[in-house]
Amino acid sequence: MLKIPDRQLIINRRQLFKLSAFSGAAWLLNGCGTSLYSPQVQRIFEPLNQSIETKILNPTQPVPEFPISAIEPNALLINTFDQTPVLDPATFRLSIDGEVATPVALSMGELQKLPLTSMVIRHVCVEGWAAIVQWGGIRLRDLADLVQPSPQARYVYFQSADGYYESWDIASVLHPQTLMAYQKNGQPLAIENGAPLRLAAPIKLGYKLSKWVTKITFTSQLATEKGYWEDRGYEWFGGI
Ligand SMILES: Nc1nc2c(c(=O)[nH]1)N[C@H]1C(S)=C(S)[C@@H](COP(=O)(O)O)O[C@H]1N2
Ligand SMILES: [Mo]
Repeated sequence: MLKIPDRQLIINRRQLFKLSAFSGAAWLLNGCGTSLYSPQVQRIFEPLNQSIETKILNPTQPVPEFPISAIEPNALLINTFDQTPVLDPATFRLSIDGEVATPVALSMGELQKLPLTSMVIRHVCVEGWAAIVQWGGIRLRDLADLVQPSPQARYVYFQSADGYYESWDIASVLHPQTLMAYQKNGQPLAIENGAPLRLAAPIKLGYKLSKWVTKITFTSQLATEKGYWEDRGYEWFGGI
């Protein structure tokens, strides 16, 4: 067990790292690898920066949601690093494995029998755009309940059909607003947005929100490879 002073120290270090990542030089790199800095980007992100401290100190605190009327139907830009993979929802299986008591491979039919959660949140891409979107899907914590991760599992890997990969801290995975989404703005998720299943959460930047997720792996250790963009220089925690 961590004592309170230790935990405080970790939080403060992470907080410092994040605050420095969100100011100055970090903005010379945009969300998808090229160099693009503009005063607009800085302006868009300033209000979000102010809330970072609060959210790190309360990592499981729910993020306020928007009303349905705030949805910006055309603001979510497609951002895909390579080809769009085409997955057949009829044969699709989501594998959940690693350090768990009961690994599973679930069909879309089985997944859609689990409780459906809907939320209207802001998606933020570090390339300098944001969009208020409604996502519908299954809470990751409900999926964790199904497979029973070992108490040692502190990280989760997400493998995608286009070769994208991500790793998250387990607290963020178990956050009540972290979903495997199969609906966007009340409609079935479009293939470009990650169908049949993608990550959605108001606590992470766009590059953490993997599309076309096929495998979720619980683990006690992070590998050298941490995420597609992280392995190319982006910050790992990627919180908002
Ligand atoms: N598999 C996969 N997931 C991905 C990406 C990707 O290229 N491949 N791009 C990420 C980035 S940078 C962003 S901003 C969002 C964009 O989601 P959208 O295309 O649905 O708007 O997806 C994220 N998830
Ligand atoms: Mo992004």
